[in-house]
This record gives sequence, structure tokens and C-alpha cells, in this order.
Amino acid sequence: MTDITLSIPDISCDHCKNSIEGALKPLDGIETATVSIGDRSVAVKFDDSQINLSAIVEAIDGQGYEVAQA
Ligand SMILES: [Cu+2]
Repeated sequence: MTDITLSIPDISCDHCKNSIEGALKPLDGIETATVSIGDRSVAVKFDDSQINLSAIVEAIDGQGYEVAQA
């Protein structure tokens, strides 16, 4: 299991939190995905035999949010 925290500057409210968590949680290999609105980040725990970082970044991008750093 791998833990990462991704910075997403455009996170501002519950809608952002729900969009990003909702896009990540259903994906195979995602154990947990938790957005911090205050920190403008998402903490993701994932199984790297099932999903990789670029797929995670892509899913976030698909919701209209850009990851600032990986
Ligand atoms: Cu928002």
C-alpha cells in the first residue's frame, strides 16, 4: 500500500471534496481518498499493483482539478 498527498490548489469547498473523493474511491486499487479543504490537498492510499499515480492524477483531472505537485 502506498500513501501520497497531492496538492490541488483549486479545492475550495464541499463540492470539490465530494467530486474528487467520488472520482477516486470507486477506482480499483484505491483504499482511501480523503480531501482536506483547509490544506487544499487529497491524501490517497492505494495498492500500486492495481493503480498508479498517473491514473490517480488523471481521475482528478477528469473532475476539472489540476494537481500542483505529485
Ligand atoms: Cu468547491
